[in-house]
Amino acid sequence: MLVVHNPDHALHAGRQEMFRGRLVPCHEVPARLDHVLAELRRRGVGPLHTPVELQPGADAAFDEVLQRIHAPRYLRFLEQAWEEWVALDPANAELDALPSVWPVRGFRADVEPSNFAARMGLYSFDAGTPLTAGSWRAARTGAHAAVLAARAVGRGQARCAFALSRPPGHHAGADFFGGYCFLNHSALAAQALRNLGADRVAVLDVDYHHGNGTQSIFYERADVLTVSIHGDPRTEYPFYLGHADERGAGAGEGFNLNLPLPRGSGFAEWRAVLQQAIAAVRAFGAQALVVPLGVDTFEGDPISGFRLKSDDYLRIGEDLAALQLPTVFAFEGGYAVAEVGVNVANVLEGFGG
Ligand code: OKP
Ligand code: ZN
Repeated sequence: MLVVHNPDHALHAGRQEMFRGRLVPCHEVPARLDHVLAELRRRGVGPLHTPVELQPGADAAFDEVLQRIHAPRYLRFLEQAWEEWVALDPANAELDALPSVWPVRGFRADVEPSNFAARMGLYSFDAGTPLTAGSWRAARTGAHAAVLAARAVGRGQARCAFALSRPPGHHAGADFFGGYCFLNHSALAAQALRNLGADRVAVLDVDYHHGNGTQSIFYERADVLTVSIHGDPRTEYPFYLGHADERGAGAGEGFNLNLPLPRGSGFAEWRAVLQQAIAAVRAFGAQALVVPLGVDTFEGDPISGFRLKSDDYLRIGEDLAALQLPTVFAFEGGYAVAEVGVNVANVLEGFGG
């Protein structure tokens, strides 16, 4: 199991997220990744690869994948956001940037305002995702790690790879951030695999939350199947997407599968649905697999509602390995910080990379 780790991840360290009328400490903290890395090292999972700092333009194929998945104007926004935030008021340098106004139904989303707060709302969908001085650099290196992991798998240098990055990715769309995510690692990995010749790539998202960003990016495409097992969006974040009747559109019709489960579900129910997801990946004839790997399905997770136990993650890895596909895992959620390393490492160990 090749592990590609994001050395810049700690440059993104949000202070607070908006929750029920209060600013509360962020759940998505650097220590999460440190715990995973420590546990992988302890078990000797590897080799471990650390991408070197990217000079702009140094990896043209990476920039091409980035621009295929994300809108150029969104990428420019992210790159410049911190500078613009501080330009509003020098005192902002001590604060996280959070959006507070959004273009909902009936507003114009095709006009890019010059006002920074308005642009921040245009490119986001919640107030739970602080943008900080180092967010762009962390997100960009993290995205590079995902593409490097996919490249190794796509070129046959590794049968499976784990992109160990944060901030996470699966809520980020072509031109929006939210749900702690800025750049969509799994979408970038899937596109990189496509570019290296895999005709059909499946994304099987096992995070507690629906992978709305990945779904929306590939919704009208037949070459990437998106499948997500998650808490029912009637009650669970991200609420406005992830329902079972969303099956894809246009050329992509039939190539999106949502498998929502009620809050409170345990591993028996979850695993039965995983078998459905695996059957769909098989029926699609996938040549490569991408797994947005969130372990916020854990019983001890502070913001989620499933009841998986640490040993269950070994079974998830085993079940996924039965697909016998070249596989890229990408680290997503998991907010029970002390257990996140064991749970992620169990999936990878069960997979047997
Ligand atoms: C990101 B990933 C909790 C409210 C929920 C957003 C959750 C984002 C989860 N105070 N906030 O899918 O793990
Ligand atoms: Zn999640």
